[in-house]
Amino acid sequence: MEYSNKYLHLGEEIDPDDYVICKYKIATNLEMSNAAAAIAAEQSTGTWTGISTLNEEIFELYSGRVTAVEGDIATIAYPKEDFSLDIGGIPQVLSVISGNLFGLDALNGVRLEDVFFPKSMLNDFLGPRFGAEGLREVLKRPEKPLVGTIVKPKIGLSPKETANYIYEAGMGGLTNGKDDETLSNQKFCPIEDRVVAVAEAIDRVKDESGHIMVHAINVSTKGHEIVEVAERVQELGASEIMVDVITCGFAAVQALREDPSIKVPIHVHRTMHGAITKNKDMGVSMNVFAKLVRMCGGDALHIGTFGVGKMTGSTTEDIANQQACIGRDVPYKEVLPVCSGGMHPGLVEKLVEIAGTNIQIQAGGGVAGHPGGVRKGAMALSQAVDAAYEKIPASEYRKTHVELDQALSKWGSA
Ligand code: CAP
Ligand code: MG
Repeated sequence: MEYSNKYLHLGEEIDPDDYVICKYKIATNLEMSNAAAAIAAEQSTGTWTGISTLNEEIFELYSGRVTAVEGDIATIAYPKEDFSLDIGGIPQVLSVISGNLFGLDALNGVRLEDVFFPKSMLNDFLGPRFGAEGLREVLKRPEKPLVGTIVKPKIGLSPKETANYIYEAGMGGLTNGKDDETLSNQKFCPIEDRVVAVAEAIDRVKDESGHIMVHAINVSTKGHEIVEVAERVQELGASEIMVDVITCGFAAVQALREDPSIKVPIHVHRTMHGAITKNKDMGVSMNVFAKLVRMCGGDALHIGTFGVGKMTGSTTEDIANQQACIGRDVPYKEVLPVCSGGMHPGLVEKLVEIAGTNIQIQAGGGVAGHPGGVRKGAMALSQAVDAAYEKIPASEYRKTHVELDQALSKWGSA
């Protein structure tokens, strides 16, 4: 690559208010600095050969700068002028910081590990409307972890059966319910009928027990229709909406957040993220995605179970995801971190030990799989959360809480 060396500014101090700074982990047979320069070139002003149209002025103003190479990590700073947030937005940002570079033949592997945006760019986004605090206010649950379920089976239940599940879950003490990611508007469970039935169930829980609950309806759909679908379900009584950020795109989250007619919290699911985040040598880290979700305005986001549940994820990684949700380095409200995937009452103590209490703990199988049914499953999960919050070992709490005892007998403890 003819221009490569010109992209190297190793050791140069740059102003974080003027650049988007990216950390890439690179595997290559090239010299690391050359590989990093190839990325900086491809993602800003260069290509595989010198070009007559690139003059010094353009080069100086808009070129990505490789400012550090430490082991297999390269730091590349892109001038903020390279980005277009009015027309372009996150799709354009992603095509700069995580675009063509993954396909470069000279790189065996490359992973975008982290990104830092200048304040002026952060200020162009609203961040969450409710966030962790707002959700807690809605649910009148200021401190304890929120405790939720995903209606299982993923597909197949009718609106009435779904609503009954949610009623039982609410009566068992859960604060949150949600559609599963593959449930949309199939014939067996039309979305409008589901919304109405679930809203009635939630009202019934409130009337009968005083307990407040929300349920996230999956509005993931075509880009040009998502706001309309969200408006419709909101009008019919949805208390929260859910969007799949990888399949719909970050712009979908932003569209829902920025549309003045959408007034309910946005639960952000991340189905398909594993295709991009799971390989440690290739792709984009979940931490980066979490930062973008927070910018775009998700109120709650799946971040993993800190290594205790069924999905891949380690403590270190999920702590980074959690920080992206709640860290104080950006001008937004906190996103509520959601820990989901293979959770059950026996894992709650360990999870809370690692992740603390500012989380939403969610179980589908770990509620519906309880030997006593959904209500008892919900009670067992709530009891496990109460015990962890009160710092009472589950092994003690089970002695006085039969539903928890049954759950621990079925699933064991971490
Ligand atoms: C959990 C879940 C969620 C996962 C997604 C599922 O169900 O509904 O989609 O949590 O993973 O379909 O697996 P269970 P992540 O409680 O029955 O496992 O949160 O890591 O994105
Ligand atoms: Mg699911």
